[in-house]
Amino acid sequence: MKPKVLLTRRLPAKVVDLLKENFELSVNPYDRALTREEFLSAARGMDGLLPLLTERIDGEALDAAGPGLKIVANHAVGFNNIDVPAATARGVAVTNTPDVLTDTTADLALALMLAVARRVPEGDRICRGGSFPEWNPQFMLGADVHHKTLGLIGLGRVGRAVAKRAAGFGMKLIYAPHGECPQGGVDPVSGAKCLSLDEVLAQADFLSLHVPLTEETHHLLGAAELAKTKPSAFLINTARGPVVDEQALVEALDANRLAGAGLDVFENEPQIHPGLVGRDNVVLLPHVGSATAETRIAMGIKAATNLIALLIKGEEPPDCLNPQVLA
Ligand code: 8YV
Repeated sequence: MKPKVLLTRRLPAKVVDLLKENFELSVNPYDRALTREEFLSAARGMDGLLPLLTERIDGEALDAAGPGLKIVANHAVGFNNIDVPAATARGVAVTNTPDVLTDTTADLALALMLAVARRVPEGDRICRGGSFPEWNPQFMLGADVHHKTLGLIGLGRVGRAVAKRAAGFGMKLIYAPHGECPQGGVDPVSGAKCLSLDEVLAQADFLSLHVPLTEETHHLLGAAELAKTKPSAFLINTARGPVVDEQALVEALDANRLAGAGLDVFENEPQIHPGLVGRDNVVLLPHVGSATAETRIAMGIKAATNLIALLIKGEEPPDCLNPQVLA
């Protein structure tokens, strides 16, 4: 008998076919997230779960699946929706989807930087609204991106991929590490200079967030931190919404302590703070960092590969976050 796997959202056919070849697959029949009750009931008796960031995988969910559950293969690189210690305590492996979305997410961070600094969505709205005035040398002046200072907060896979792109724009690279600075004070991969968070906040023209969401990084940028930025600085967030205190961000924007923000993630998705909507100096996207056709297939294949490794081949999944459960 094939192992039972629950897929909580419809994924590309290529991914579903691979899952069906290997597993007795249950798929959420609706084109929406399952309610908590529907999810808990669908999880019952599964050997593996393939959830998305919309499903909270905590002790209750793991217990609802039952003692047969062996693996939770998250369809995301971020895994703040999963209580990994609770899974480890129950002997359940947890995997994520690193690497395949690195470049795609980095592309979007650059898109947000350019969009907010050069006022791209605002210009588009003006053109569509039929209010393109005659050409005027003082009209819609934005800020340069090239040769400015990019302050990366966190420098993992995506942060480095953003740094690589920014280097092509001649940007000066500085970063605040999620941990210690390397010996010599310079990241050997990107060449970015390692500084304290306060120094990065004070020096950056563009701040881009690349830390995971943990208890430690929750509201990493609050009122006190946002008071330290240059008033001409732009904040870019393609990481997780709650890393920024959204209320404090709105207040900083209201007080002109920041020039603008490019945000792909929000504190209470899918809700967006009303103080952000309707501002021309803020570009908003609906959490689409990894949303390309190619990358969504690659993420699904990666999650499926993790499930196949453990449930079919009896091997350690390539992206296991708690390999101690397999020891
Ligand atoms: C996904 C993401 O779209 O991978 C992540 O951490 O935030 C996005 O790439 C999303 O999490 C899919 O579940």
